[in-house]
Amino acid sequence: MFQELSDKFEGIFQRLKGHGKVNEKHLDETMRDIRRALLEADVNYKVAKQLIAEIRQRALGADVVHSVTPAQQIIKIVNDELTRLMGGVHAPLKTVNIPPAIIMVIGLQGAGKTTFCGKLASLLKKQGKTPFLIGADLQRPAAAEQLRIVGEQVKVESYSNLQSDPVQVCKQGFKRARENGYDTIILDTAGLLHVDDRLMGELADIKTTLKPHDILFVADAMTGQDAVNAARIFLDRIDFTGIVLTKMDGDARGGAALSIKSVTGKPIQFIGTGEKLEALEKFHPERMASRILGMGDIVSLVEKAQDIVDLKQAKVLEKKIRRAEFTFDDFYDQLQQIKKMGPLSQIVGMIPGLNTKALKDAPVDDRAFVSIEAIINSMTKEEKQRPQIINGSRRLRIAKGSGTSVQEINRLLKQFFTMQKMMKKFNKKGMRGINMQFPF
Ligand SMILES: Nc1nc2c(ncn2[C@@H]2O[C@H](COP(=O)(O)OP(=O)(O)O)[C@@H](O)[C@H]2O)c(=O)[nH]1
Ligand SMILES: [Mg+2]
Repeated sequence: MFQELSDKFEGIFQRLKGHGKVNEKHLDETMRDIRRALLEADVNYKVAKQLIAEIRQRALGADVVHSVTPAQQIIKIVNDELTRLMGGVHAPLKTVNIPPAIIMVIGLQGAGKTTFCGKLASLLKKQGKTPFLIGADLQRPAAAEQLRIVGEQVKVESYSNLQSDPVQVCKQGFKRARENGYDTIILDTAGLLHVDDRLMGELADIKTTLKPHDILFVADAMTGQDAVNAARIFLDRIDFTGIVLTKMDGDARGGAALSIKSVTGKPIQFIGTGEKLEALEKFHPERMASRILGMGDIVSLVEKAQDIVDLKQAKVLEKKIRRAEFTFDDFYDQLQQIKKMGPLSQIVGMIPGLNTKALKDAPVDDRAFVSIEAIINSMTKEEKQRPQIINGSRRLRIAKGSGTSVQEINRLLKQFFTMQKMMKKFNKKGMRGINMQFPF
C-alpha cells in the first residue's frame, strides 16, 4: 500500500538522520521534500500546503533544531499530522436504538459499491449481526443479480425487484427486513460513470424515504483526486456520513486517502484491500499513518493473525519448537495459516521495519508457496519428520515428484535447517514470536 510514498518518506528521514544536528536549512529541505512527495502521491495541492505549514510550525515550536534527536522528533510530528489529516481516530458506524440500522451505499459506477455491500455484510455477520441486502440498482439487470450472488457467497439474504422502481424496492426491502427481524439493512444503489442529475434525484428520493443512519460514499482510491472531486460533488447533493476507499491493494498512490477527509469533512470508515469478500478493513488513521511512514502496522497484523491463526495449534507448535521438534509437517501447517492471512506482499507491509525497498524486490511472492507446498507434498512421511535423512538420491526423487529442481530442494532444506537453528537459538534466549520467523 502506498509503496512509493513510503519509500520517499524513508529516504527523506534517512537523509535527516544523516545530519546529526539539524539546522533550519535542513528543516526547509525536509519540508520541501515532503511537499514534493505528497504532490507526487496526488495529494490535493491545498491539503499538502497546509499540512507542510502545520508540520513546520510544530517542528519550530518543539525546537527541533536544538534537539538531540531531531529526526525522531520530526518523524513523530509527521506521523501525528498525517493521522490528524486522515481523521485522528477510527469513525465507527452508528449504533441504532431501534433496529434495523440502515446503511446506504452510494458512489460512481465501478467504484466497488456492490462488492463493498457484500464485504460489509460478511463483516457484520462475523460480529454477530444479522444483515440484509437490498439491491436498488435497477439500471442494469446484471447489477441486481450481482448483489444477489455476492449475498449468496457470504450467506446473507438479499432482495430486489427489476419490475419495480428503486424507491419501491427500498420500501419493500425494508418491510421484509423488519418483518423477519434483521438488524442491519445494507442498501446498494445505482452509480453512473459521471455525476448525473437524474441519478442524484433518485438517490435523494431513497434517502428521504428510508432515512438511512449511515450513508457511505464509495470511492476508488486508484483514481486519486478524481475520487476526491466526485466525493465533493456527491456531498453537495447527498449529505453522506462517511467514506469507503476501495482498491487500496492496487497501486493507489495515497492521494485520495490523504486528501478526502480534509476536503469533504467526512471520515474514511473502511478500506477495501482486494476483490475477495474478506478484503475489508476498518480504517484507522493512526495505523495508516504508521504504514505510510514505513513504521508498519503491528496492531492490524496481530488482529488479522488472531482472526485466522488457530490458537490451539499455535500453542502446540510453540511447545514443539521449545523441544526443537519442528518438522516439515509443522512447516506445512504454518504455510497454510500464513496463506490464509492474505497476499504476502500486504502482510509484509504491516511488519514494522520490513516495509523497505530491499524487501520489495525479495521473493515475497505467493507463487513461492506453490512450489514449496509441492516439494513438501512429494516427501515421504519419514522425510517430513526427519529431514536430515534427505540425501542426494532422495532429493532427486522429490525434485522429480514435485516438478521442481534439485537446486530448489537444496534451497528449501537449507532454509528449513537455518530456521531450525534460529528457533533453537531463540529457545535458549527464551524468545517468543515464532510465527514471524519465516525465511522468505
Ligand atoms: N482490487 C480490488 N478490486 C475491487 C475492490 N473492490 C471492488 N473491486 C472490483 O472493482 C470492480 C467493480 O466493483 P463493483 O462492486 O461491481 O462496483 P460498483 O459498480 O460500484 O457496484 C469489480 O471488478 C470488483 O471486483 C478492492 O478493494 N480491490
Ligand atoms: Mg454495483
